[in-house]
Amino acid sequence: MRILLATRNAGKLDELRRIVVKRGLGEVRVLGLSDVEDFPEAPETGATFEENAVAKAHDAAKATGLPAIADDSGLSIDALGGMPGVLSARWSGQHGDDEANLRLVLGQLQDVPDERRGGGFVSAAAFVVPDGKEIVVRGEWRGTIIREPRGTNGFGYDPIFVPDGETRTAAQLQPAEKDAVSHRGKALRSLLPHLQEYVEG
Ligand code: ITT
Repeated sequence: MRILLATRNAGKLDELRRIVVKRGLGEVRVLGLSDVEDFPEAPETGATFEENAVAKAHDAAKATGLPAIADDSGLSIDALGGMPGVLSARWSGQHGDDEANLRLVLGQLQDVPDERRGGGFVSAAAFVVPDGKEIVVRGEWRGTIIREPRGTNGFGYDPIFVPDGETRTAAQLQPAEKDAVSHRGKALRSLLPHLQEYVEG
């Protein structure tokens, strides 16, 4: 059986693949979007992470005929009223330009004191089977936005995010450490039993 991880974001794909493969689902072959014929990317127009995740998984399942997992995620910062949120990938106007997005956030938080720099990552993960079931779950990861990037692991806003209870940024955690506590790790782990049920038929 083949299951598609429907993302064009390389950092996200690594994490999804690690978490799903770790589960050891028997004969399942996990594919990324680059393993299937390309199809046009639908615009992300939903107001919520859940809406976007379901829409992405649906599009991928419909285009490929494969069961698909999609993640819609982002960083919601308290002092910015929850922004960038669903706009995290394109906050600077350039979709997927992690450095520009991160620099813009740091600039916007320049005058915000340390005690008001809280925020959290959110991941909505959807599993959609062509003409079949549809499940969406959510994981969250709270922390603080620091003033200067640190670390080279991970992707996106990881270098400016220090999770609660940590002194290191998410980009200074080892990949397995991040997976164990991250928004994506939490969301995926609540999705995996549904995947297993589907695989075992
Ligand atoms: P796909 O839609 O193809 O999956 P995307 O990058 O456009 O890729 P999203 O719209 O869900 O995906 O945007 C997610 C953005 O949120 C991502 O580009 C990062 O800027 C940020 N983000 C999400 N999870 C993150 C994480 O674990 N660490 C750091 N930044 C993260």
